[in-house]
Amino acid sequence: MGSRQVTSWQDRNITVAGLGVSGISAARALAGLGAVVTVVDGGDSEGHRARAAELEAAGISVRLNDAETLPEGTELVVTSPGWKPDGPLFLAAAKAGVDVVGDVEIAWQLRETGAQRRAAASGEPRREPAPWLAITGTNGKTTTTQMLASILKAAGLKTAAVGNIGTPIIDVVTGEEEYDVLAVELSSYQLHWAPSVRAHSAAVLNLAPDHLDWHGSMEAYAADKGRIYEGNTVACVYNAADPATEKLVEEADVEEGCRAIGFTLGAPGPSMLGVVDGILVDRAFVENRQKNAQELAHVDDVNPPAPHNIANALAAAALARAFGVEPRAVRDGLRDFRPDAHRVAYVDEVDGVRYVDDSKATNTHAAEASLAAFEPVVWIAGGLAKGATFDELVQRSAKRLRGAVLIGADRALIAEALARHAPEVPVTDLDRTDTGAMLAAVREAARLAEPGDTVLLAPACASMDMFANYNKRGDAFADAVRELATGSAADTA
Ligand code: UMA
Repeated sequence: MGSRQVTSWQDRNITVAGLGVSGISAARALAGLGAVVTVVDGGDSEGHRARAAELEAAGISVRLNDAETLPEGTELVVTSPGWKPDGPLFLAAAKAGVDVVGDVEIAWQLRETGAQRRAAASGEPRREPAPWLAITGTNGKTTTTQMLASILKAAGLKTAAVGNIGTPIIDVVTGEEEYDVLAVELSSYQLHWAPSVRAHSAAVLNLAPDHLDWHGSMEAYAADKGRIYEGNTVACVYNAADPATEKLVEEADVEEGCRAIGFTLGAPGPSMLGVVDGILVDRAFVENRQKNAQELAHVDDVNPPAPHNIANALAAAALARAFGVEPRAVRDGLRDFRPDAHRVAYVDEVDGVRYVDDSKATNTHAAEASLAAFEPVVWIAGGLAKGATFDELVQRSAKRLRGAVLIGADRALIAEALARHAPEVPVTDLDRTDTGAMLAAVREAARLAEPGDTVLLAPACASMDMFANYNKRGDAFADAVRELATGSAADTA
């Protein structure tokens, strides 16, 4: 993989792999700088063809239904993150001695171009490109990035949440808007293809097996995540409860003076942020940290105040504090933050039972974090397991469970884990995948629940066996809860 800084894009022959969000952004930006761009993509759907037509109108060649052959004369491949690194296109590139990088690498390399452009357009002196505060981790990346952006805004800084979160980072780096700092969510895929990115400060929130089919092994996955710390100048933020994240900091090659900053749900030691008596406190960015701690916010300022989300808030606060943000802005930014739908989202209370939608919990790690926030809980789970096993999740969560309702294609795997490790927990196995299945699941959960309990949709599985995506699954849950509430109101009327 190459990390050579490209000094001029004029007439450079670039192949962009992928006609998705990042590929389109890379193709347009590089063509705009004079490169000769060909986009290749294995797809050939109507959507692909429409997008291809738009790019072709801008003078960019597109090859659909062909993700394997390296176009003649390619000097650099810019890949979209989803492409597996051992694919034929990359083997062909390696054979031809052609570098492969990702769109995040290109964004990093285009920061200076963006700064010069904005200066030329505004007539103002050129400003330094905005530093990056970068976030990765198996779970919580998007929420933490949004929290960070909210804190930075509360501090009066001009910022944007970019990267894996959905806004292509090239667009922002080369765009007209001048930013003070960027909150950058990076996936392990993006980090794999971004060798020269050097963040101001970065956080790895947690590390659990995920995307192993792409990376090949847990070691390779961790190594790609660890790249986020390379060359950090101010702080490498790690999760004290997840030693693998601290190890990545120890292994990173950082700038002189860059500090390792931990976050913990317990009382923090020096150089850490943590929680004391319901208060988020900073013992890292304060005078005399051996003795002093700075109050940042109350746990109730975190929305929702579930343990894993308080950890997210601490990580966001650590990055903001590393950037010099005042404590009050941390509190205000956390208060202003509204989580996306389907992420531990409170839906309603019916007959004294709270219903919570965490449809976004598509793997066991996320579901475990979610279950840890409630007790007693009736757990609705199941879907596509993606090769996961459920023993650990069930073992660690068993004591919280009032009951479980299982749906979806791989529900037997969860049923078996429950039978092994929590045989006393009542389980309803719903043998149906039709559109009414979620309502049946919610009704079953309501039957198992007692007043004061929480019914939690935290499937630990992907949704595509029954729903178009996790949003639709969450919507179906919320609809079912509303139907239950209506029925309940009718019963008591
Ligand atoms: N394609 C091929 N061959 C392949 C793989 C893909 O031809 O082997 C083509 C597809 O037909 C499609 C295009 O490539 O036309 C899609 O490329 P992509 O899957 O890399 O997706 P993008 O649309 O460019 O979106 C990517 C991220 N997607 C992935 O990493 C899979 C988006 O993260 C990100 O928001 C976007 O760039 C902007 O940075 C999504 C994601 O699911 C949310 N991320 C994963 C996660 O969070 O777990 C990593």
